[in-house]
Amino acid sequence: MKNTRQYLKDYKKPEFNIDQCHLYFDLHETTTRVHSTLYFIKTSDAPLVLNGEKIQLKKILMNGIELKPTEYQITETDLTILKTPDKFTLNIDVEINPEANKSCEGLYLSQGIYCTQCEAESFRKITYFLDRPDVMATYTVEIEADEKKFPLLLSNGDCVEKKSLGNGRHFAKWSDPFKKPSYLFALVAGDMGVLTDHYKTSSGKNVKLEVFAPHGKQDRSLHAMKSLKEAMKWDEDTYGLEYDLNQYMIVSIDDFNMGAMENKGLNVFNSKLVLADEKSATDNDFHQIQSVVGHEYFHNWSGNRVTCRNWFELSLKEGLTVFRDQEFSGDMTSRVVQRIRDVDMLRARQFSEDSSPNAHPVRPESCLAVDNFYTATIYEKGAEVIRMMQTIVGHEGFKKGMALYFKRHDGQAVTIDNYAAAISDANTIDLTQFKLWYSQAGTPTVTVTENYDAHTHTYKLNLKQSCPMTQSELEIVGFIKKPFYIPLKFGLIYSDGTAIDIKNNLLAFNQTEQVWTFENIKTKPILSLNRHFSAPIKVVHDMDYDSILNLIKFDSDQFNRREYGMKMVLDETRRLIQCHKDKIDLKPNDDVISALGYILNDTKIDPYVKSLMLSLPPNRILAQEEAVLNPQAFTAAKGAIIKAFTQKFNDSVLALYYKHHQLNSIGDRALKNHLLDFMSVANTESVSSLLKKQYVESKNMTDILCALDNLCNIKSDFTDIAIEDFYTKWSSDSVVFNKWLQVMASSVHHYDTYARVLKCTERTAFDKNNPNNLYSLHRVFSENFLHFHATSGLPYQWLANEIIRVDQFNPQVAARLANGFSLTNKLPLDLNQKSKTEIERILTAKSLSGNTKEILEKYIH
Ligand code: HT7
Ligand code: ZN
Repeated sequence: MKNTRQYLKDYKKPEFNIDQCHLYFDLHETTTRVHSTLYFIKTSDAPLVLNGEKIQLKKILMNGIELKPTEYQITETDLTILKTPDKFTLNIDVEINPEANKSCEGLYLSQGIYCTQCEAESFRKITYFLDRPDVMATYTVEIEADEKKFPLLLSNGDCVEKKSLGNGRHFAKWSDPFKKPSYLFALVAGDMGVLTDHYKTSSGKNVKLEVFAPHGKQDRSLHAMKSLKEAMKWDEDTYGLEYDLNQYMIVSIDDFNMGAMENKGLNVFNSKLVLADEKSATDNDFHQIQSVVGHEYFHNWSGNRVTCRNWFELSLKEGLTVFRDQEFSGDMTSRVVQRIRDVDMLRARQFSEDSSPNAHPVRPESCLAVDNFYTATIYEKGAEVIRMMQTIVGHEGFKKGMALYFKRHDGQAVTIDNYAAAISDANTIDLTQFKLWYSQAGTPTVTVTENYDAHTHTYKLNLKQSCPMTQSELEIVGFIKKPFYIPLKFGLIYSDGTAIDIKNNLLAFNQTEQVWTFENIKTKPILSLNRHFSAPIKVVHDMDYDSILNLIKFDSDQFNRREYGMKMVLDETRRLIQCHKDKIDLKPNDDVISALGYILNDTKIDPYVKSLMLSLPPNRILAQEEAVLNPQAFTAAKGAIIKAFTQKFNDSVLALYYKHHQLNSIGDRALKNHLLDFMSVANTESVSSLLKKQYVESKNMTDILCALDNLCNIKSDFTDIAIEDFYTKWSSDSVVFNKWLQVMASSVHHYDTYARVLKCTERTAFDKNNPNNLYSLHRVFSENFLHFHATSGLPYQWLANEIIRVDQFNPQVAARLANGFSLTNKLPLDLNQKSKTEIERILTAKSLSGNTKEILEKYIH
């Protein structure tokens, strides 16, 4: 890994292209040989510089003649050949050690299965190559391995040959007819069970579908398979996009740094995103699997057939594909629930990023480690930017733009500008100002002022936008921030709930300040702004309680009914946080509690939506507005609201709990378990026995996990029994064991969660090198504000030690754990010093990776 900064502005076309790539893998655990035959075409006079890291060159031939060591140079990161003809072939022979590779990048072994992960720049850890997305080649892959240990030999494309080699080894050949960049290469070899199915495309092609999972767990892949078929159909129906190969494979792997990977025809998935049945997976898991299976499938067009020119353009494929998976999930489940959950996630993760030293634009200008690009800004905000384009040009216009994009750029590596040009050309619309969303970071704030003239029946709406420069923008000489083009869906209603008929419900807000005038408005209207969250902004709007309540009751936009409810609760939580800081009694406003009661008892609201309408702001959202973090105040403020609500509506809460426990659909479970959370925080009289009963009697993981989670947050004799019972039942199941770790790490009301976390690392089931275990324990604990930011500072020391340890073998995971220090600049002085001391200690660790360095340096300056 080079520790030098790269810049978007320095992009240069490749000096050589690779037309064809033939690979031969002779698989052995510690000494795998990779033979490549690469066909090059020269496009300039520059020397050939191939990327290659942590591989041992055995032989290199040009046009069949072995090169002498004087004819090339090798460094830790590349191989340079000074003189080359215009067209030539290279045969390269390298050796790698998959068993020693614990980074989950390149070729590695996970539980006895050979597996690859090449995005972003890890193909170079398999062989020497032009490892950049704008070098696209066709691949054939030959694999040989031990026949017994590795009966499955898989790669991209279609299997064209399979045979035994007679010496205990066997062989398979794969051919992928589509040109692809090296990051989409994949190889899997192992002994796994398979679930097989078929899908007939709209043009009549029969595609074989296979999901590979550990033997005996094939049934747990049924939901992933179903989701795959739904995704294939959805993309045909929505965008007319069909699958192109004869085979589509998904492989479930336990050691994986991210969620999943869209390798052409051979997706590799983190096992938690494949394996699910009612007993072992929650409703959330099922939902996530559907969404990620869809996401990786949709990449086949948005990412694989049309890919990115370079990694600064990552959002071209990721933002667009997240948008596509969000729409898919919305269509498969409930559009309003999907939108609420997506926006909650955006606010918690991406808005936090935007308000942190790690704020960056959707198309970043520079980076140290490409792996650090896989952020909420690139993914989730990128998706919002695509959504805004759809809002501006309309659904049909957007589909026309998508069709033009794929027609123009099929088989190419392109840019965000190319994408925007397709949308703009298909709709004859100028998107120049709109594209500032890609180059300017930060979350804009829109401030609302209104004026109603009862004599002229005129309503004036005044909007101002602002977005302060982020840390990195301040460092760019001459950078001037310009107003964004913000598409705002809105509505006006009268106080009796009647909607006011307005010709155009979309405001094109593209100046620093703008005024809109509406005539013939009979009485003072109530504004419902940013309906369906049409733009990723913060709205500041001083509203009276009655107006908010009217929106909660009557807004035709279901998303905004919840949004205004949240606004009311958020404002109240903030007021109570201030009371806590000022050492004033925390007395929740009775109007707010009554409004929550109104929602609780409204029988017309869908139970899932109701559970979301009754939710309280997560700490990550509260922290954004705080100069100095005070987790005790957050917990106390939310606790006060929940207690007041649960006390006042005790009977309804309990009755609804029982009612929805009986009904038992996904929505019923969401609401029932949400009420159980409330009763646990309020520590109601019956909650301890309710939790015990639910834990013991429930047959589904959703209910069991919710009960366990809450048992870890109250005082009950049953808590330790349940913890041990769950561990005994599930510790040998890697996917479920992670859930147990998460519960242990997130416990808020336990007196010493930190000690409990340390104990978890001593359990036999805990694998201190497994990414999922580290995310579930370490990462989740660092988000447990109350306990991670303990005054002792000991958790900081522990996390720092762990980051240093993990960075030695898996820099990607270490860098993600380093985000635990992201709130350093908001900590009170004493903790701020302690956190900085630990960051500095990590930064001086021997041979620290560029990944971890880049993240931590931002948090210390
Ligand atoms: N495109 C995939 C990204 C990914 C990845 C990146 C870096 C290191 C490991 C990785 N595993 C997967 C996932 C996706 O967005 O679909
Ligand atoms: Zn993706």
